[in-house]
Amino acid sequence: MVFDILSRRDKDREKYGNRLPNGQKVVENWPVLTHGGTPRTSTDDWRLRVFGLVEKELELDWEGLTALPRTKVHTDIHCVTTWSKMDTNFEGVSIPELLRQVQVKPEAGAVMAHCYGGYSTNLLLDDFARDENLLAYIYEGEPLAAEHGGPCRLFVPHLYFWKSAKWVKGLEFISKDEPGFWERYGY
Ligand SMILES: Nc1nc2c(c(=O)[nH]1)N[C@H]1C(S)=C(S)[C@@H](COP(=O)(O)O)O[C@H]1N2
Ligand SMILES: [Mo]
Repeated sequence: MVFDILSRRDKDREKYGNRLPNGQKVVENWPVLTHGGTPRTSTDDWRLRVFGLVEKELELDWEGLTALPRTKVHTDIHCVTTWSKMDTNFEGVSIPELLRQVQVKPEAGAVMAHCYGGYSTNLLLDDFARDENLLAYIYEGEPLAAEHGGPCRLFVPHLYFWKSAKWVKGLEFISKDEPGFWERYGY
């Protein structure tokens, strides 16, 4: 008889070591966490406006987005509701590429991401400008599903996933950090 006294979390930790933040459990599926309904925006209607403290405001439509160089990122994602999903593959336009297009002004210190459906989230510019961050529209080689933010979401894997705004429609450069949707509820 064998008693298996290792908890699920201990096993995950044994397998992944410090890739797994404290208290997180590995999931195989990909949970959907949305406040409210799923906005459906076709790629024909999709627009992203980049504005605020930038030298050149930008409005991208789907053709404009997909014409930009595409970057692939392989990494783990973590949600504060304690799930982690390991070894994911996302593709899209890298945020540094987008920043080159708009030329952020020196007085900008943060970004507010605005979404179809009304959600918003704030990020410090240093957290936003990282190489592995994307305007993501492909997941595991397929178009990103609507429940997960399709046609296009922000992907900021070094932060807990609530910063990865789904259905992003605006990126506003601001001088200092302001609270977004969850942040106003104490996250
Ligand atoms: N527009 C929008 N983006 C959002 C959310 C949301 O409710 N609306 N939820 C956030 C939270 S709390 C998490 S954990 C992730 C979940 O992404 P997923 O549903 O693709 O797993 O999206 C984030 N981005
Ligand atoms: Mo979350």
